[in-house]
Amino acid sequence: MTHPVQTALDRMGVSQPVSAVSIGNDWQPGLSGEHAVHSPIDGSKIADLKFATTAQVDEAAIAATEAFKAWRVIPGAVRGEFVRQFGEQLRTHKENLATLVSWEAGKITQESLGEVQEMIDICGFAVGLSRQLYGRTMASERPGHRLTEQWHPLGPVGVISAFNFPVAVWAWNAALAWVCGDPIIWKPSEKTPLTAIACQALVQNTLAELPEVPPAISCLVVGGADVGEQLAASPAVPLISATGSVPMGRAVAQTVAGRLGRSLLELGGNNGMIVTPSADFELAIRSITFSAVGTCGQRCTTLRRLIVHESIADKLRDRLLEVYTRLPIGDPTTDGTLMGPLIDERSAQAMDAALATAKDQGGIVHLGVRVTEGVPVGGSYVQAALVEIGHDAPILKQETFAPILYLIRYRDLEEAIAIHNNVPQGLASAILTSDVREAELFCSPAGSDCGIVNVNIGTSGAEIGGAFGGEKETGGGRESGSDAWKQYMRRATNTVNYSDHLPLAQGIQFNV
Ligand code: UN1
Repeated sequence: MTHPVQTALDRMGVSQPVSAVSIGNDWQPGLSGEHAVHSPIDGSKIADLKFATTAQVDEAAIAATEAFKAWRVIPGAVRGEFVRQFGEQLRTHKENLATLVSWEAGKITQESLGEVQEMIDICGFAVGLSRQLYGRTMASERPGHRLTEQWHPLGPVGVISAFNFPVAVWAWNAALAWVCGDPIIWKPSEKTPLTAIACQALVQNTLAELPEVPPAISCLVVGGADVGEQLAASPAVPLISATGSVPMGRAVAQTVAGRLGRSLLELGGNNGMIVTPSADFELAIRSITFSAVGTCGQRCTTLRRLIVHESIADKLRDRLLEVYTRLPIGDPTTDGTLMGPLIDERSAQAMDAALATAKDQGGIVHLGVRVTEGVPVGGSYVQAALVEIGHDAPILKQETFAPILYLIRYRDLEEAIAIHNNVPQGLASAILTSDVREAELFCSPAGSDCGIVNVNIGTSGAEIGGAFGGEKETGGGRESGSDAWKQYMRRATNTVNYSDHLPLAQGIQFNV
C-alpha cells in the first residue's frame, strides 16, 4: 500500500525526491548535509533531503529583493487576488495537507484539519485587508497643508517557524505579508520540512494561474540553525518573524537588532488559568482538558498552570484525573484518538525530567507515565500529567513542551492573579468564573499581564481575527488579525503644502 505521506505529496503536485530550496517556481536541492525526516507517529523515515546552505539563503534573499521591486507596485487588490487563489488551493488540498501535518508533527486529524482551516481563515482575512491598508489623515497645524500617512510595502520578510504549528504560523505571516506587498523567505522547522515543501507546491499552483505575479515572492530554505542565523543576519530582509523557544528568539532578536532590523517574536508561553468557585464545573473540565492535552501539550498556548480556589480544588483534581485516565492515546490519524505522540524522544525525556524535578520540589505527580500499549511502536507516547504543587515551586516558571499541568491552590483572587503573573512568560491566560467582577478584574490593568486574556474558555485555540502574541519573554510580537499587518509595512508621513506660503511648524520665523 502506498504510504499516506506519499499519496498526499503526489496529490499536491510535489515533485520527488523533495528539494530543500525553492525560489518561486524553481526547486533546487540543498547543497548541505543529508537529512532524514522521521515521523513522530512510529519513527518511520518519511523523507530524505539535503539541507540548504547559507549561500542558498543569500540567493533566495537576492531573488526576493528583485521580486519585491515588482510586487510592491502591484495594487493591493491584485495581491489580494493571489492570496485568494492560494486560499482556494488550501481548500482543495485541506485533507492532503492535514495528512502531512499529522505525519510530520503528530497531531490528531481534527487538529491538523483545524490548522489548515486556520490558514484558509487568514487568507480570507488578508483578502479583505488587501483593500483596507488604511492610513490616517491628521489635521495639519499649518494653513494650506495636508498631513497624511501612507503604508508602503516593507521588503522581504523572513519567517522562522516551529514544528508544532508547521504551516498555520507561516500562513499568518505569508498571507499578510503578501497583501502588504512583501515577499516571503521561509525557514521551517527542520522537523517538519515536508509540510513546508507542500505549501510551496500549492503556491506554485497559484503562480501558474497568475503570470503577473513575480514568483520569487515565495521562497523556501529548509535547513538547520545556520540557515535561520543567515536569514536573521541578512540586511536584505527588513523583518524577521520568528516562532519558537525563548533562547532561539533571543538569538534572533540580538542578530536582527544588531543590524537595526525589525523582529516579530512569538516565543515561549507558560499559560495559566484561574478557576474560581463560581466557575461552570463541566465547562471547566472540557476547557482545561482541551487546553492542557491538545496537541499533546505542545502548543505555545497550552495550559500549563491551573490556579484553583481551594474550596473546589480536590473535586476538580479528581474529575480531571478521571478524564485523563480514559483519554484515548495513540495513532493520531485514527478516528477518536485525542492524544498523539510527542514530537520526539528528547521531548519525552524532558517531560520525565520536569516531573522528577517537580517531585523534588514537593509536587504530587499524578499519571504522566510512558504509554507503550495500544500505540504505534517507534513513537514517544505519554499520558498527560497532573501535578499538585505549591505556588512557589521554581519549576512553575519553566515551560516544558509536554502535557504537564500544575495544579496550584489559592485563597483570594488577588493572590491568584499574583501567582498567575509570577512567571517570565506572558502569552495566553484565562479565568473561569460566573462573577462579572472577577472576570473584569482579570481583564483589567491589575489583572492578567498576558497578550491573550480569556474568560470562560481555555488558553489555547485562538481565532485568527485577533492579534496573537504575548508579553515579557514571549517576545512582544503580534501576528495574525487586528492591526498586526502594520508590522509588515513601513509608514510614510506626508505633508503636502498646497498654498503659496511657507509657514513653518511650531510657528518658527525664518525669513531669508
Ligand atoms: C502556536 O502554538 O504557536 O491559539 C500557535 C492557538 C492556535 C495557534 C497556536 N490558534 O492555540
